[in-house]
Amino acid sequence: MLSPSRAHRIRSETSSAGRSLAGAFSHLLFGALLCCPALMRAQQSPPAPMATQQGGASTAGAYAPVHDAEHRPITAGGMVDQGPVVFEDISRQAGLTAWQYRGGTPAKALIVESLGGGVGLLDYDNDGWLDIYLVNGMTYDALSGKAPAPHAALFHNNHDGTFTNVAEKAGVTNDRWGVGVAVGDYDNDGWPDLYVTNVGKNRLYHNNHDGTFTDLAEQAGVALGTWSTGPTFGDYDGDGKLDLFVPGYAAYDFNDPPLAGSRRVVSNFCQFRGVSVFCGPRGLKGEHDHLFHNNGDGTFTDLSIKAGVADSPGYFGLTAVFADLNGDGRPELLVADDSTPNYLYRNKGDGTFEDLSFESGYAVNGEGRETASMGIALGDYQNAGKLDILNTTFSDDYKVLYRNDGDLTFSDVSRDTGLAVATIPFLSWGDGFIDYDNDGWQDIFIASGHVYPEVDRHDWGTSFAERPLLFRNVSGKKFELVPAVKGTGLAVVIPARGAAFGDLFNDGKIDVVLNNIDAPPTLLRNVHADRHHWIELRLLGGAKSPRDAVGATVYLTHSHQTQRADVLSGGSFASSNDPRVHFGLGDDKTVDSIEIHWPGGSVEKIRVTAVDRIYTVEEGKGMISVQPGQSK
Ligand SMILES: [Ca+2]
Ligand SMILES: [Ca+2]
Ligand SMILES: [Ca+2]
Ligand SMILES: [Ca+2]
Repeated sequence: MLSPSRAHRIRSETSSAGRSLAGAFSHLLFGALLCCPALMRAQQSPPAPMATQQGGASTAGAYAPVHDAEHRPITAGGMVDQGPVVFEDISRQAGLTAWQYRGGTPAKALIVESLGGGVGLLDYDNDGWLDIYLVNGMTYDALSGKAPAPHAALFHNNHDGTFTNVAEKAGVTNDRWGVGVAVGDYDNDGWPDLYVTNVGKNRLYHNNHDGTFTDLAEQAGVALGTWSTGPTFGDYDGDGKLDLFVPGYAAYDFNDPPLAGSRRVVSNFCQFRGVSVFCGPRGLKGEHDHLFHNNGDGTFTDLSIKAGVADSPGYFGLTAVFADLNGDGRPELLVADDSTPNYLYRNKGDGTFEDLSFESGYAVNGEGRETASMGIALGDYQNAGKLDILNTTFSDDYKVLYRNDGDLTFSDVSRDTGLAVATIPFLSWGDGFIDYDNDGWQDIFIASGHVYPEVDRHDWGTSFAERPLLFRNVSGKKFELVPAVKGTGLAVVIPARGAAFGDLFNDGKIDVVLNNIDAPPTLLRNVHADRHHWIELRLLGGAKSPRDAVGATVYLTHSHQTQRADVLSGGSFASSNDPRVHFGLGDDKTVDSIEIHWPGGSVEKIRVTAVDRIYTVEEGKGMISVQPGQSK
């Protein structure tokens, strides 16, 4: 087994030859030398790619296009007349569409214009209703001072299906080239704070409890100033204070951008299927990652190197999440890397991490190939008590479901579960495990949209704007694609990036908010007609846990089945989900047991006497309030 650093050296040496053949060879070499249990577990292959394609992003090759009856690529077509209605697109009536994300120019001549932004779901005013934070990008006119910067949005939930953008009043417009957002109450005062990443200095928006925030990033020591992406809060050292991890993407100089022909980029990393596109990320210098330890006095210390998570090779990090993957109560750290191996770090419990990326099977897919990983979803799809991982990837590549086999080993089960073939044409970003039909099995939502506008001028079977994908979990064994019924939220064709999942209307149904590039956002309200039961828990940590209970794990048993849900910060693509945990109960009106494993280490059992409720539970005090679910 080669160490990741050795692997990186091999890849760097071969790719520095700068020829596409050498690039292809390095892939073969990389896969053959490195992999690993995951490769051996790989089973039957999806349809074979036609040819190796060159380019700056990692894919499996070039697949034959899949068209629908109207000869549209399947990513922008394939809608059907009849079927279940799951989501309604209520973006306009909810008041979200007056705002839009801007990322450079729509031509996407440079990679910095292509990433788009994240979505944060948080109840910033503690009124019991989730509000929405949408990261914005930048225009070149604003960058050169000729126009005002595009503003991020903070949409206050008006409790009536509408939202009001209060970003200016709240002081969270950012006005920098934004990328990602993580929600976490880093000072344990009971009010959620925001960390917003940028191409440039980041923001730590401290919640002032009066509807406003103050950026304390510089004072806190977490501003950085490079190209940061999808951050995550988590208490890795168990001192009850949330620490912060910030992945880095690539070195970037707006005065010397990576254009084709410039000396800083290898030219064959500026092509896709023989057509000129923006350059990168391959061929660019990668940016390191940062772990900030929370000192408890409003400041943080960068302990990345000491903790062993600094990313010395400089992989192209996009999204990170702290989550306990081996059940020892301490969070591991995952980093989804674009066109480079992903990281899985085991928390050793002494303030340091062990790099198990390759040993775990998470560094690459089951074919032994590094992927262009964009987003991370975590969920226990088998109801086996362990968190599985879904990584989104580029078009011409399948999305990778890593089944948790225990002891920090993972198997790529994308093909076995039916996810592989349907996802190949899509370039996907935000993703989540959500039980959309409340049947007690976690389903999969994937948001997609291409990075190259050029794809719409060629018959490559993919498109710049793409429809979302929803897969229904069939008893923890298979995933079935839910048809995109015309006129419903699954038939919207949008250039999506960040996606966040949560119960925006307190009705027990999980909704989706999408941040689209150069376009207004999309709010998909879950209107599925099932009459299934559910409960949600809002957790408040005690003295030894973070107040917002990030890192808590809840096991709920009903009808001899146990579900698991975790309070996490960050994930999807550069986004942050509803901090409350949600359980679908099927037809069950009773719950047998609920066990909360608090981040500080205590285990608490609570009883609930009614379903279809949102319970607030405080560590050591049990249930402190209950709120009935809203009926639609
Ligand atoms: Ca609110
Ligand atoms: Ca706070
Ligand atoms: Ca800590
Ligand atoms: Ca389900």
